[in-house]
Amino acid sequence: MDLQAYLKRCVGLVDDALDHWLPAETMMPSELHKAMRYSVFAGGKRIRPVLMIASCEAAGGAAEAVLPAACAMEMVHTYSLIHDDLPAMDDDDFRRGRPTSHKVFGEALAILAGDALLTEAFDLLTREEALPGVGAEVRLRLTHLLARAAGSRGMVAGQVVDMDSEGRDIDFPTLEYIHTRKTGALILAAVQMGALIGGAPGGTFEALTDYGRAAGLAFQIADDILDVVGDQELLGKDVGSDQERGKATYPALLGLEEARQRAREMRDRALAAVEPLGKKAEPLRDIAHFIVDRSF
Ligand code: GRG
Repeated sequence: MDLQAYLKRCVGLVDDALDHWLPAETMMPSELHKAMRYSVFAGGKRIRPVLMIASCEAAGGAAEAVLPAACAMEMVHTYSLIHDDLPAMDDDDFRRGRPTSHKVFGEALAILAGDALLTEAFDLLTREEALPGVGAEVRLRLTHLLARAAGSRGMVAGQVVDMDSEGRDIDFPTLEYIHTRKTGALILAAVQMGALIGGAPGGTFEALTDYGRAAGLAFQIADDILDVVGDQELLGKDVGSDQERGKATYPALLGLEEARQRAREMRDRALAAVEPLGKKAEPLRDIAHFIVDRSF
């Protein structure tokens, strides 16, 4: 399979859908909508939407069916990046190769752009015309999956414990607590939402859940490794910042080699989970390799 072509096709579909569903820059208050679009269209990898599409396809569904839900996921992810970059949190100047939202629009508007993206995501997910083929019960489950993954039992919990751990020695279970929530929760939800929209039967949903859990952890370990050995230009953000801030990371706790080994183990776990799904899961398999081997 040509993964680059697959990614390009998915990213094209997602970008068009985002452009369609996000409020236009000309809509009042224009500055807010400009700020929302500035961060969403700053050139992210769209890995969560791509995983949602690939999971839906692995369950027998079509890419087009998940696009609004994939947009909602990317909006929540982008909100988290905008807020994470704020002076009160990581205080970063660059994200996705561009000045961060608060550097361009000021802190108040950056906070509000993040708030609005988070809220618009749920507006989109619960709007009947956005997911025409998806029944109310499934829409409710999708909404719950995204809310649970983003909130104080998911991503926000991971972020809080991560901030709390800065400059402190933490143990391995705490590190896994942080990573499964801060990054893993949205990735798992993306895979599960794709599975639901694709109509996955119980066994397939479980297999995709195992894949999503392992892929989420693999993604974060790779992210930690890239912060040590990655290329600043390719990543579009500063490298070495985790160590500078005394952040809890896999390389810091396990060393680079063991962190790499752990990432490979998680990739293999993800691959094993979707083995029974056959050819339909080929994109998911290639994405698992990409997550671990990527340079950006
Ligand atoms: C502020 C509630 C709140 C949460 C922030 C996502 C997050 C939690 C913080 C981002 C900091 C960070 C570097 C997390 C590690 C992994 C991660 C989520 C990286 C960014 O995701 P990518 O690589 O980014 O998918 P792109 O730009 O490609 O979308």
